Amino acid sequence: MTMNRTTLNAYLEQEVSDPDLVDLIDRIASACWKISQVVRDAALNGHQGQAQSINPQGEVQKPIDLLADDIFRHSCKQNDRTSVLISEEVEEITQLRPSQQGDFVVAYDPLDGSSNLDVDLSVGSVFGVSRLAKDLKPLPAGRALICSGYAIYGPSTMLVLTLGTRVVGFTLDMGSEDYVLTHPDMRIPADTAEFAINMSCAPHWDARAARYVEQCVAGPDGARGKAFNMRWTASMVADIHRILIRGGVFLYPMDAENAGLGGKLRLLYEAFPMAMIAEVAGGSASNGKADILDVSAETPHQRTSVILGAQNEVQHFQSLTL
Ligand code: AHM
Ligand code: MG
Repeated sequence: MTMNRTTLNAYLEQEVSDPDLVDLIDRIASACWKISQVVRDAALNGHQGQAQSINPQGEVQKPIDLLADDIFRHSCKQNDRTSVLISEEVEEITQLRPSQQGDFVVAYDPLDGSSNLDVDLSVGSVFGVSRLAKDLKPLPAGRALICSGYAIYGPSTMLVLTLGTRVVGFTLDMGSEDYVLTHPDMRIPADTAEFAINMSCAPHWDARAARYVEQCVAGPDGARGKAFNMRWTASMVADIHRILIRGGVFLYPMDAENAGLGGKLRLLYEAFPMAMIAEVAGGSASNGKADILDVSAETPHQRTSVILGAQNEVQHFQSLTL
């Protein structure tokens, strides 16, 4: 039986009227394809382990984080209208072109969850594209995103993206090297009985996160009246991908360890793109008080707490008192 194949290129030609945006998304997709190869061959090429450098978050960088950043950066640079790059791996914002020559801002985490690499678990890349604001400030607003996406490097490589109307997933066909539309409408159901959180942070959680999880694990006789399942991969891309496939809620709440930093996850290149994807898929994304997409970015590596996924769970979390 032959299947009708819609490739990423065909999809973009049909959905996006701006040829420069088609070109940029296409270049990002190629970067993700190259990163997927680097990830797959990491042990063969000595790309596991840690480099002798520290990223802007004060974390030790792996050689492969730096290589993934090079690949992503080089691909975006080739798009004539990309003006600003903001990467997890680079302290400063990169101004590629003056605003008169380009208006795209790309914020990205080239290799998220890279602590999973040495143990051969799924990792990914996350990105958000916006246009420079009228005041030419390089830090985009969450609601200004025109495209968000992630690539997951797992048993298969997938590119999941949204242009604001639907969330669609493409699977990389290693034979033809095409991304093929395999998930035409990814949705997050409003209810779930599955949550994802790092339970080892429990001693540091604020009262609300502690209460939320306490209720989830209380079982059918507890306040929630149902049994919850729990998953945690320590790779946000993999945890959120699971939620787009079978529902759930992802939590990286504020805890005492990260309170001084403002949270664990980064707003511009982790939380914003995933929040856009969650909202378009029918879910919600909150920092515990407000929608993440309404939080204003003051610094490139700003952090946030994240409660993302099934709408009713996010709402329930917010309704708990501190
Ligand atoms: P990274 O950008 O340094 O890889 O950190 C982000 C990752 C997320 O993918 C994941 O959700 C989280 O850190 C895991 O944190 P923890 O180690 O506390 O489980
Ligand atoms: Mg990251």
